[in-house]
Amino acid sequence: MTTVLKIGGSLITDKSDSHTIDERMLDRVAAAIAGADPDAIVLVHGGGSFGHPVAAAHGITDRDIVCDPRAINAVVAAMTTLHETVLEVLTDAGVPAVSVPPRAIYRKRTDGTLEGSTETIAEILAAGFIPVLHGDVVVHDAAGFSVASGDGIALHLAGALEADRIGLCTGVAGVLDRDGKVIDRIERFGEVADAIDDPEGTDVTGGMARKVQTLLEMSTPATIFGIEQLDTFLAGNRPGTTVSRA
Ligand code: IP8
Repeated sequence: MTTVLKIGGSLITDKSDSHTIDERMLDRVAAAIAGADPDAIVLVHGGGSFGHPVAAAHGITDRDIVCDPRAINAVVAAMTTLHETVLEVLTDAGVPAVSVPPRAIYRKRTDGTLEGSTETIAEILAAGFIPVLHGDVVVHDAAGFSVASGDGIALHLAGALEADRIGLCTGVAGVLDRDGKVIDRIERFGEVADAIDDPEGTDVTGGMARKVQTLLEMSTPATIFGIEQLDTFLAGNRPGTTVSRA
């Protein structure tokens, strides 16, 4: 059984403060993964207060293309700083985590979809390791670089690896309605479009609304949940919000 788990950047960083890791939360994530028992897990983490503010400062989003190598490398540097800490905390917790840099395998087509070979990732899994990827800047068909969100990468991986489960652990307990209640199941974006709040802090990839829209394109149902439900998800359940097109 293959599980793709996206760890939200807003969960493991403090989005109100640039370049700040939420160490307590990252420790909790690492402990949950270390204690989990699925055969194969692929992890993807978001950019939080590292990738997003730097990308925004340089005018790079998942819809804008940038050609300035200094801008591209600034985002890479910010994401690498976060990624190295994530890897360190995971391995310290006993997780056999190994880094796979997305920009080395992915390119973005003009329609915004990602293309990349996941053979190496399958081999890393088969060797008993947990590949760890992250939201990144990737080369774009329009001859520049653009942001590839961790969600987009997680979804591509779930399809390419024929994953059985895909989970998104976020800073909230699921997709919340205007009263702050977790929406149990979403089958069409129109059902919830008015209820979903804008993201807090800088976000160059669209926040929860875009997350739900992207997940609705998948044939595999996805689960969005918070840190309190991470153990439950890893034990094979579907806490929080299930997003599954009708
Ligand atoms: O936080 C964005 O990834 P996300 C990564 O998963 C960058 O949307 C480079 C801002």
